[in-house]
Amino acid sequence: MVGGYTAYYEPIATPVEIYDPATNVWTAGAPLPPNTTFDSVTAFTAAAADTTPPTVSAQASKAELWPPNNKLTPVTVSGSIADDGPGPLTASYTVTDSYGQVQPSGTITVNANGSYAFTVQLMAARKGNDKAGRTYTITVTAKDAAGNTATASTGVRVPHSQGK
Ligand SMILES: [Ca+2]
Repeated sequence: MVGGYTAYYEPIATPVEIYDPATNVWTAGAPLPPNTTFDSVTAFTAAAADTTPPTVSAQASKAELWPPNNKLTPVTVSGSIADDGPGPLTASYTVTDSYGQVQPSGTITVNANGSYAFTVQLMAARKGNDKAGRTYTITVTAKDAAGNTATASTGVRVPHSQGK
C-alpha cells in the first residue's frame, strides 16, 4: 500500500500492532488512527499520517519605529494560517529583540477563515551610538494536530537615523 500503514489485528486480548514502513517501527497497543477502515478480519488499512505542516504568513503594521522616544509602541501583526487538517491548529508568537530586552510572547487566536491579528508593545528606543539600529523579529509558529510546525517572521526596526 502507498503512504500509510499496514496493521494486523491479532486474536482477542492481543493489542493491535501498527507497522509504519517509512520508519520500520512497530507500535504495540496503539489506538487506531483516524479514518481507519477494516479490510478484513485480520488486517486493516489506516489513513496516511498527516506530515504536511501548516502554511503561515505574518506582516507587521510598522516596519520602523520612529522617533526613538523611549515609548512602548503598539505594533499589530497579522496574517493567515492554514492547514489541510485533520484536527485543530494552535498558534503562538515570540519576539526576539536584538538588544535582548523587550521580548513578549503569547498565544494567537486563529479565526475560522484562517486570519489572525495580535498587538505587541515594542520599545521605540536604540542606543545613540548604535549605527545598525535595533531590530525586533516577531516569529509566528503554527502547529497542526499531528504536531507539524511552520513559522513565519516579520521584522520591525528602530533605525539609528530616520530613512537609514
Ligand atoms: Ca497538516
